Amino acid sequence: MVRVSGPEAGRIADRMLKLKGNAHLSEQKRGMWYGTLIHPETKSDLDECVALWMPGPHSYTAEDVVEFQVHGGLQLVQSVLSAALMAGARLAEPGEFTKRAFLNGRIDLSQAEAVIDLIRAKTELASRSALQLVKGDFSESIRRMRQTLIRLQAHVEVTIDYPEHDVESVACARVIETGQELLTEIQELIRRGKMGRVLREGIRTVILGRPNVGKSSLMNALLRQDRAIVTDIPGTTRDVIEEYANIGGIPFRILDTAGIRDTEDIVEKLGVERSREALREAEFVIVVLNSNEPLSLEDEELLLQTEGLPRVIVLNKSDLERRIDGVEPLAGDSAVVELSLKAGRGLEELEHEMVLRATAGGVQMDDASYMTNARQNTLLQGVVDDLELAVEAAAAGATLDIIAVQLQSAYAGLGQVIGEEAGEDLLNEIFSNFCLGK
Ligand SMILES: Nc1nc2c(ncn2[C@@H]2O[C@H](COP(=O)(O)OP(=O)(O)OP(=O)(O)O)[C@@H](O)[C@H]2O)c(=O)[nH]1
Ligand SMILES: [Mg+2]
Repeated sequence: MVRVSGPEAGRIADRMLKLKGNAHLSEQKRGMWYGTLIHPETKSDLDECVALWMPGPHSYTAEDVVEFQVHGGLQLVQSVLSAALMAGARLAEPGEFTKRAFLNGRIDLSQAEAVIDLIRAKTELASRSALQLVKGDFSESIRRMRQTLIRLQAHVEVTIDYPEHDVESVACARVIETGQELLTEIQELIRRGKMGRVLREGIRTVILGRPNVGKSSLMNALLRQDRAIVTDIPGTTRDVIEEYANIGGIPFRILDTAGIRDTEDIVEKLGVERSREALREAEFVIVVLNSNEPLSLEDEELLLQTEGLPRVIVLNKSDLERRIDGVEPLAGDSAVVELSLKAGRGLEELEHEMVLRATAGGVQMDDASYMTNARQNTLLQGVVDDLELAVEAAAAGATLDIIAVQLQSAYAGLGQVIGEEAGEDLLNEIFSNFCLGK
């Protein structure tokens, strides 16, 4: 599909699209039209085509839009593109269609950002979340909170300007009450927003353990695909291997690492170093131990190093005789799962624990509907700070002027979340994240 948007879209289509009876698309009603695409200069046929004609404002960008649906194939699409360029169009910047939809007021900034998330979503849950945002539920609740704030602000200002209108203590009480309600609501948005990031980017999950305990076998089992090389030679994996796995609807970014041990082998040494680096950036850890061998010093060390991180401890090779013990005292409150990748036992339990622990109690479906991104979370955090100051000031009986300044700042912060006060730089930054044609 080749898409053209803007006031010239109809005339550009007229130069490159031959309709029945030499009709002009730009003079037609909104709808689907069949015709032949031609080269604007040589007039030679390029392809048959179904053109979708959507005069503004009822289109994605709210401008006149034509979409040419052609047979596809790189060469063909290229020639349709160059025909459009010759007929007066220019190439779109990444995200420009969505940017125009924003600039023309059809969607707000958080909806535009959600389009990126929708395109990039890696699981069904993530795409469902993004779609909720595109539809504007999130923006709606931000707008509602702004309304509440502006009414509160008005009350405070009136009390400042006309002291006879109301007593200060009444205004202060209202700031405290409404402020706390808003704080609760925003903090909930932030909590859900963090879950949203997890849904979008995946939980960085590092599989760690001594050589030959079955890390790569576990990676393959989680992916249900033979991704990493498995052999009975200790030191098989020498580099970090990374892959997405969708586990219970949650995206995990799984990293298989080189088995950790002291070694003289230069390549393996570098691999072990990378394993340690991966651990530093881990959000979740699976420590794999061989249940067929006694707990070694290296095992203990790994358990200590990963303490405090969300983790699951796996006792693999449980099909063999059990020789390991002393794990529980070192496990803290981490789950310990007995696994046999060979016999195919324990994987379900492991996956269950991963979802439970990585999301601290599991993701609720309605969490998904308020997924926010880092930019929005930072702004929301700023709004929380402002409101807290306002509530504290009101509780301490500070003058209303000080409170008014905080409320004003909170109001502006909420506005930025939905792009009411967005500058050019911010817009460029956001829309450059899109791919072409969106
Ligand atoms: N008996 C038994 N053998 C297993 C099990 N899981 C893996 N193995 C075997 O253990 C050996 C090592 O498996 P890998 O997955 O390569 O181990 P690794 O931890 O990735 O090893 P390095 O990459 O060398 O650190 C292979 O021969 C596997 O077939 C299991 O549950 N039971
Ligand atoms: Mg390996």
